[in-house]
Amino acid sequence: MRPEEGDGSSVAPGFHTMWSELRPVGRHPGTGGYRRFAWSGADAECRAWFAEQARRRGLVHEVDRNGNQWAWLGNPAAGDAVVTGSHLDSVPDGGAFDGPLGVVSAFAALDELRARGVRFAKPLGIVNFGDEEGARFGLACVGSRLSAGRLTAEEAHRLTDADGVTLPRAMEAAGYDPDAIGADPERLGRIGAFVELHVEQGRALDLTGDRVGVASAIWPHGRWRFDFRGEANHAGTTRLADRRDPMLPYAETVLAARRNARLAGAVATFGKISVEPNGVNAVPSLVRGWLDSRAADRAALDTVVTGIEQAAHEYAEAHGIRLDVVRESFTPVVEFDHALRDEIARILGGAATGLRVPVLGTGAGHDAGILSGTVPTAMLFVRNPTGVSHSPAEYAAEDDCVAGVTALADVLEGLACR
Ligand code: HGY
Ligand code: MN
Ligand code: MN
Repeated sequence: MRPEEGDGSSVAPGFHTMWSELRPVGRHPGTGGYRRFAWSGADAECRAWFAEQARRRGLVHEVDRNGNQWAWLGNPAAGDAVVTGSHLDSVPDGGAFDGPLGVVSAFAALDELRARGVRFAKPLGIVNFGDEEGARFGLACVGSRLSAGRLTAEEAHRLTDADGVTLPRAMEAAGYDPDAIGADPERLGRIGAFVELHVEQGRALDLTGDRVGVASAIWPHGRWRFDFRGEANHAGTTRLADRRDPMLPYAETVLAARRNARLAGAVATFGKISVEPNGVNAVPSLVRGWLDSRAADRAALDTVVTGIEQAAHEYAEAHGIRLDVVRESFTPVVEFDHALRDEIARILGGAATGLRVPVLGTGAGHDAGILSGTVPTAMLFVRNPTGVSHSPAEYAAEDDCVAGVTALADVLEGLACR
């Protein structure tokens, strides 16, 4: 049944129930944004919600060595499992859909398949990957990177949040064993296909008028920390000529980042900054700025970031400031599995009608991207009418969400059922 066909009447109630239960968890009353950070209390509530959904459906719930949650129908040891899901954590004051839409839709799609009376020929898994946003420790997709062997336990143990709490201490405080983390090839080896449904973080589907699309690729992207070190001093008594103010080269670098990105057709954002001592009446001693940059290909991204770094060093030198640049996170370009992508487009397009399904690239990173080198992966996008994401204003219409569930159910039926 194609998303345009299904009226979703059997999907909507269950979707709505889950959405209503999850919606208040970690939501800030003042901003309406979500603060579901790795190993926090809100994260624990999200995990409890996931376990409860699995229990209600008679699924086998397990938490792997890296804290990722799995809910199984059938025995995953049989192999060639079809897995769907996403993440439940958020960026600071993020929206309701980025991540949770994929997890809620996964359970709702299973409910729909059971309502259709399908017979599963393969194990079906639903996953919640931990710490996808990297909001607390600065590295994106920690849960899936660890499992895929793209982050070592030693590297993960060095991750520290803004309060100096290390990832191991945070895991322990949440009741998890940080010494168990590491690659999990056996678990990933059981997966024949991973399909992540996600709210679109852009307006491509809104512009084409489609409810659901299929992902083609993820732009290469990364995060770099720029440390501008100057000299603390009195804001009221220090002559301008006598200052070594790190805020100046930082400000010039922000403008250079925008210029370089625009010229390369890329994106660059300084969205996070920390200032020491951070006093209104004090010239800072240290300004730390985090750059997020992404481009359609690696060469363009390297050009943009190299250009920004060179400009930053020139500005720093001109102001007598020391600059250190550290790459904190990097994800190479992801080309999703072509055979799986095309199979999904065929399932959703309806071979009989040849109805096309939009295939679109994205600049947003996802767990599906991290797994793509290890497991055949694909993504479905659900229309986001404004394209806004990583904001409390993020939104998707319920009938588009229901169409997404119907599409996911069609795909899972095509991949996992007789
Ligand atoms: O940053 C990203 O693209 C994703 O939301 N983690
Ligand atoms: Mn996100
Ligand atoms: Mn996401």
